[in-house]
Amino acid sequence: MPTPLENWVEEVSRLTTPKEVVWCDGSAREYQKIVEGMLGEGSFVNLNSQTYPNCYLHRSNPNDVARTEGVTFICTRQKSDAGPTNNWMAPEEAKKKAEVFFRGAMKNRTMYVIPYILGPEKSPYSKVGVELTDSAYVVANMRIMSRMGKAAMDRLGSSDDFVPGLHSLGDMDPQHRMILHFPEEKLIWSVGSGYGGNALLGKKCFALRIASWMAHREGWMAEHTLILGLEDPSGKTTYMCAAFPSACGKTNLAMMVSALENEGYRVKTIGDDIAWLHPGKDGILYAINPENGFFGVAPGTNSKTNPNVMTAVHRNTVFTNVAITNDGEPWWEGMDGGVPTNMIDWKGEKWTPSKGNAAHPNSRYTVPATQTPSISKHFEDPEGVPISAIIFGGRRAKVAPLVFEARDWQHGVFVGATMASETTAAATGALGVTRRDPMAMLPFCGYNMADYFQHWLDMGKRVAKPPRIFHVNWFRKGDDGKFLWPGYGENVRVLKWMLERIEGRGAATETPIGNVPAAGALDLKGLNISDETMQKLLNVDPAVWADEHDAIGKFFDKFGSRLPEELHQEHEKLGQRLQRVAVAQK
Ligand code: GTP
Ligand code: SPV
Ligand code: MN
Repeated sequence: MPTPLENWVEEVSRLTTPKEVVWCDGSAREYQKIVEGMLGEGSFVNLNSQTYPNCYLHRSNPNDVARTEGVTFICTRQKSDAGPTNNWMAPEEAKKKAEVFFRGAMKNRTMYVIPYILGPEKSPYSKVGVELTDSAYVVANMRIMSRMGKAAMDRLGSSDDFVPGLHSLGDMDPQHRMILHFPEEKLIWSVGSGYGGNALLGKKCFALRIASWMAHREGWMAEHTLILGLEDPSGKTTYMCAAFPSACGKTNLAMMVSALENEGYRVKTIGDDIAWLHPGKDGILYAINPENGFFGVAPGTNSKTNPNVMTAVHRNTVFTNVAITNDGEPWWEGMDGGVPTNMIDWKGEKWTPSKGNAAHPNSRYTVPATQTPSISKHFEDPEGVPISAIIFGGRRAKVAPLVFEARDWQHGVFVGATMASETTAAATGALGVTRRDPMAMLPFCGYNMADYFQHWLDMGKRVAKPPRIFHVNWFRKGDDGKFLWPGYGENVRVLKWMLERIEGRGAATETPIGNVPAAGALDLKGLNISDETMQKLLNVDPAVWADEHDAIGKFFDKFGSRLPEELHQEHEKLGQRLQRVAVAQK
């Protein structure tokens, strides 16, 4: 009897008609073969084998360099189940449209069967996915990003308990591109893009969109957050998740080299992008990282901003859309040292300064997680790590202070639900436009976001000790347009204050939006920053926040009567607190 997986592979083969089907075992030998094939056809370029052994450069199609939210759909039977923030298409219609692009799409191509586990091999919370793809680049990346091959087949056996994901490059015409999710069937179809989150179906498509749907039903959470451990001088580690939108600092924070090392504060990495959280028997939320590698933003990465990852990417790393120097080394804007002459840019053309960026702003590295020197010894823990804090944050030149703490879980859910951020190069579309991005999940929530807010409220009640909730903004700018806060390794100072709040020690001042550090409560030892700058960073302007309050009301209107009453209450209470301060200031 064929297994459910074999049946599906057969069915897809009939539709896409590949010349051969290769079942991936995840071995080093297989990886070598894939790499050699890609070097042969020119889709991989060898990097300097002395300084970057086993590292390759891939240049994607210039029309395919970031996630495409406009053609990403949640295909539930009822439109209302996808909600007002998702693109929706009826399942039948979506399949009919996409089938045209899939039919015969793998003619003369190889179809790879990629079984993979999301989460540690021995974790009860891990899940199996299988991706069928005609892209060797996807195979190479999935081998780094997930536990791929034999281990996944062993876990799956002949069961049907896996999330199928069908992917084809199609004809790469952007008009023929569709990223489809069928949450009711736990099925993913993606065609017409070979890039990152559009094509590595274990990442955003499964680990967030489909998983968030499953989590809602099964009583857990799938979130766009890093997971880090903050070690204190006594050796105790406190674990935190941080949800920032794409290209807003998760990887950098998760791997940070702490500016307070000599005081004994260190950061350990569990994850840099996604967390699956489950309530433990002790009333604490536990987090695992479903991924096994980092697909990180290259520009801005250097030995000051992220020394750990700079060490990590010197071997076994795939680079996508970076530039390459004369010496065969990868290069991107914001790397250490000067700008090399004689570079080939991300499009494969000779670079001159007049051409602008040599690397694409959303160029990336794919690197095994265990290669970062900061990796936590609990990275593979089957039960995950206990979470004491959830941090929301975004990129806001104005409005949001460096840090504030929510009053309680319900207020914290309101803070997450109303966060906003300026758009980045991680998705196609206009840059630097402020948009509401609840819990950094706007592009990744696989169901109605109003129900998702309710799920957050419910989860807080399901655990006796819910995490404390904070909001940060590393990106506030002064009138000169420059960042006010130095960021990166200095961010540990903010984490330290959070730790002190969790332990009941840190001093705070109440504001209408939440608690900010009291004067002197942030450890600024050794940092050259003026009191005036700190005041600007922590300032909560009631007039500006009154506008924010109005904008939040408009945003909430989108959800109609499905929005939880608790969030209306929090909105109202915020309005009252702002009013009181405004009156007092008159
Ligand atoms: P995704 O992988 O898209 O989800 O992004 P991410 O949230 O992991 O963002 P990442 O850490 O890769 O940072 C994105 C960009 O923000 C990079 O160019 C960083 O250099 C920059 N960045 C990160 N942290 C800071 C910070 O503390 N301050 C400033 N000014 N920039 C930062
Ligand atoms: C993001 O955009 O949030 C990423 C990169 O982490 S991608 O895999 O393309 O989604
Ligand atoms: Mn991300």
